[in-house]
Amino acid sequence: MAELGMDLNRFILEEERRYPNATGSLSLALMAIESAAKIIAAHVRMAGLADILGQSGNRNVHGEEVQRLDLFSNDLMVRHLSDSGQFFALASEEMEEVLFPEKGRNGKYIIAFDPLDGSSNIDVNVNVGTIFSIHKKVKGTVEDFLVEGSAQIASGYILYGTSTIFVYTTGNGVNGFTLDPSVGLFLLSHPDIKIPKKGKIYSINESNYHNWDQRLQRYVDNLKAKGYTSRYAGAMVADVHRVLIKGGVFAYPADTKNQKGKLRLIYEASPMSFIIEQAGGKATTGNEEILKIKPSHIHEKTPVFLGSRDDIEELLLTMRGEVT
Ligand code: AHM
Ligand code: MG
Repeated sequence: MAELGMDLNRFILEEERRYPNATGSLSLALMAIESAAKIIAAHVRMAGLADILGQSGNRNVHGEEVQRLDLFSNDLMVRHLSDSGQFFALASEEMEEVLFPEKGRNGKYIIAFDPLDGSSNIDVNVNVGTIFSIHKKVKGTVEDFLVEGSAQIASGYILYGTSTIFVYTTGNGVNGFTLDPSVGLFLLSHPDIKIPKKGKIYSINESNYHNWDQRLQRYVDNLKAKGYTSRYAGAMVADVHRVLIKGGVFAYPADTKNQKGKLRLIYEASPMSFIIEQAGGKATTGNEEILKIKPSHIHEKTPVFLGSRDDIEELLLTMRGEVT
């Protein structure tokens, strides 16, 4: 196991050495995300200084146009990832269409990302995060994004919380790196993360209870009867990170108003499911494994249940009507 405190760049390079045929392209791709994340983290820290909170089109004290932090983060990710030359195509929650950057025409990878998830939290000084999912470029068309999540080469998230943490997987387990702001380095703080087999927390927007399927209502009623506690930040990165570390279940289910829930498959559900499964947990729509879904468009939504193995198995039994 890598030593605590190891710098993320060194960790990425050491992982690459395990593959004699690696060209270094994935390392450069991950480092581009890392440097964008550091800049976003610095801006998130400044967000309380009102000008950046302005609506798009507002001007700051220097008379410059200010962007909302989510749009700023998107532009920054696009610039950094494009300039790295490693990505043939980019898909973002903030962009209607896939972007094929000029500098990425020799890129071996494609990336889907949510530049600043949970952005309604910004104005109230609560956690937000960035999520990313990397696949191989195959055809060089939009179709490269419309594949099963199990084909991901890497996925991860950055949580801008009480500290900033970068959590990622390349399919060899999950590692977390905390930003040391005094030196500007992400240092290994959570090596080889394993999600507890069972938890005591459920994280779901319970205000939708009356619009849920009866079986889901029963599942949540049973959790409460068993003494589970409720935690919900309303930012997927924060809520999933808590479940990853402490165990339990995070859910954004379908309901009568939103037949496919709210979360997007390729840049929210799928990368988070890859992390959770690599840490020993499970991720499902309630009917099928999230990592087996083949999306038909880039902004497709999916119901999400993910977390500790035992808790998700209990959910599946309840959804099949085998628990009363
Ligand atoms: P966003 O991508 O527009 O920020 O929305 C996604 C967020 C997730 O982070 C979070 O899990 C969910 O929306 C919360 O939704 P709700 O307010 O309906 O509970
Ligand atoms: Mg989002």
